[in-house]
Amino acid sequence: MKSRSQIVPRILDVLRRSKTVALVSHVRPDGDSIGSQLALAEALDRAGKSVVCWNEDPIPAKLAFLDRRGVIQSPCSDKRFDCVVALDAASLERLGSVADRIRDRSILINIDHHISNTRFGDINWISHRNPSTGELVFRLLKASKWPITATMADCLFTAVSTDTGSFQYPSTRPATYAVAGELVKRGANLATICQEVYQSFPLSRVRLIQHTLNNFKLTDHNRIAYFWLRPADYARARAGSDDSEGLIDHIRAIEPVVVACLFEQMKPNLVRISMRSKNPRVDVNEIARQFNGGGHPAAAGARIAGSPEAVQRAVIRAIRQALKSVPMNHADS
Ligand SMILES: [Mn+2]
Repeated sequence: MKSRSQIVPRILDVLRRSKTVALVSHVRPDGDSIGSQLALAEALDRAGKSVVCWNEDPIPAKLAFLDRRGVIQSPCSDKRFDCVVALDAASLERLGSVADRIRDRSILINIDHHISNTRFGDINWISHRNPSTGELVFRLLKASKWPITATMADCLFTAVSTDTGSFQYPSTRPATYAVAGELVKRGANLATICQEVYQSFPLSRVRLIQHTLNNFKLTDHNRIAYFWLRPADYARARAGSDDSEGLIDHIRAIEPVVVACLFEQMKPNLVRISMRSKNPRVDVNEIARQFNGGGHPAAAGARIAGSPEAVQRAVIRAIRQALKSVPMNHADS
């Protein structure tokens, strides 16, 4: 096994030798995936590489301020790369249709922080104690001695901030604050980032929040909260899929709730679930794994085939089983 002190120089060595590089990430991109891609893209571009950033889904509106040049694109065919870097993607499947477009490459580098990562790369840098991929990219760039510009600092600060829930999740470590501090020193614009990422909800998103608060259900003595999003709910709110990002936090925040779950109907017989746990004894990554999904102990998801009723029954049963290890607070029962 390669130790961490060897893996970073090895990755840098491959990047330095490569002329054409593709940076790819997961479906339904978030602040961590987009920020990591754009920061590394700028560094490689400045180092004279030919770089593309490919994602299956477009950049969420609230992150568009990071990509004024339109670097993030949907994949096209018939391109070959010296090197492909997958960022923040726990598995090849998480890349969606992009996975089919990057077959013609010399080497695949996998940089990620998901404990469920399948180590699908030729070189795998998986650091699951790290709260964001953005922090890993920052370490890589520092080791490279390539300059970290103010625009790169904006991207990496957004990555670190969003994947730690603004430095609130218990995954946040002293080193995370140190990285954030260094990024501010290098010119990250906190006012713009906070305004764009956290304080600019489109009306469509507010209508989805309204739907969530009107329709969430409680069970297991108020320890499980869940809600459904169906195509009709999106249509009524005139919302797109990126408007639902973080909706689950509104019901996770309810005091007696230990596990929050979002059920999203993708197709008549395909449901996407997203779970959050507030208690370290309840590992939602383990629950997601039962349904061939994954993520982190406190935040995980899966895509499950089956009727909505059957999926809901199976998932709630699995959560209830996991909650058996948590003593009941009598005030809530
Ligand atoms: Mn991440």
